[in-house]
Amino acid sequence: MANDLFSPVTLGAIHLKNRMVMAPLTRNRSGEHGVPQAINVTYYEQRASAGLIITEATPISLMAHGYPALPGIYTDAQIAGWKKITDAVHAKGGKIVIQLWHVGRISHPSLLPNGALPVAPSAIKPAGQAFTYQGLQDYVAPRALEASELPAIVADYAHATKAALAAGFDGVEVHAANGYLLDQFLRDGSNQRIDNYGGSFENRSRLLLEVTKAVIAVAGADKVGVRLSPVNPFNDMKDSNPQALFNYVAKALRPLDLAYLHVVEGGIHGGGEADPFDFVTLRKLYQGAYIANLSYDKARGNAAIASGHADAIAYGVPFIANPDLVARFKADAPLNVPDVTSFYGGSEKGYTDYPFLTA
Ligand code: 8OZ
Repeated sequence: MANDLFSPVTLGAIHLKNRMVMAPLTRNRSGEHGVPQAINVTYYEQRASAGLIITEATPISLMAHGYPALPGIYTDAQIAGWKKITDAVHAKGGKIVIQLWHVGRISHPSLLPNGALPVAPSAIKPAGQAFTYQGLQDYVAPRALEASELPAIVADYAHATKAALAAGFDGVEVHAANGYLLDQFLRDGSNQRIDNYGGSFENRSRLLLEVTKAVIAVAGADKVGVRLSPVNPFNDMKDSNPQALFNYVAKALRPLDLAYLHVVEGGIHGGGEADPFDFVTLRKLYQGAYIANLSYDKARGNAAIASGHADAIAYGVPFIANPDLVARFKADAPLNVPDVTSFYGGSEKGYTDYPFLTA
């Protein structure tokens, strides 16, 4: 029988009981100092029937923060907080990887140590406003990183990976999507450097490859995934030739033998119209295990797996509103309606209070 969403699969070293992946979802409900708290344990534990949970994007250092109430993965207290989550998910037979995040220019001095300027490949201010503890505030022009500063950022990713393993995660996902630091280096709308981190595809991919190799050196390639979003315009992103750039990136990642490549196949978060892009070609060039994401439902997810386009499908909003999404898909049961107003920040409401199917 052909594989479908409910067939098991092994991605690198990570065995999934089914192919329904919970996508990374920013929820802004962490405790003080980026320490996960009890409601976060409940939230992830409720969703452990997913084949794999990818955590919310998680800053790797103080300078990597760009929104209120994010968890971190760089202090001992954060490791201890996350350990309660990985233990709870594992006790329910689930798997969980943490998404490693540096926001780059998508931040604000009020969210950074000593009111520092956000950092980025180039001093190009994104259009739009930052979510801060004081409400929405215009983005500022970031400070362009010196090449000599990049090894310390790479080291922060390695440090966060060690922390993630200590916290009991099954692996890590490098967030190189959605207009954050690594994506800012990849796309030329945000990278106008003239050193060997800007210009050619090779140069713009350099930081992503350095980070990914450093993370692999800590965790092993079979526990590392990478997430890309070649044409997502969110966070004021654009590129002059996304197909050629991301075909290059896919081919450059292929020999690293990652656990998986995870691709946002279009635009998300209302950032405007996405450029056209041939994801079938990207996936063929990459060759390795591939997780597809973007408004898939059950039928399209099954079709993508049956055709060989994807090995697994990541569902975002459906997992917010349906902790038991796997059971609902299996039963063709109706889905709960997501409450958009409680996506980012708040309490248990719209977080851990969505009902499960009743028998
Ligand atoms: C929406 C709001 C805040 C963060 C991403 C981490 O798009 C995010 C994010 C999305 O990857």
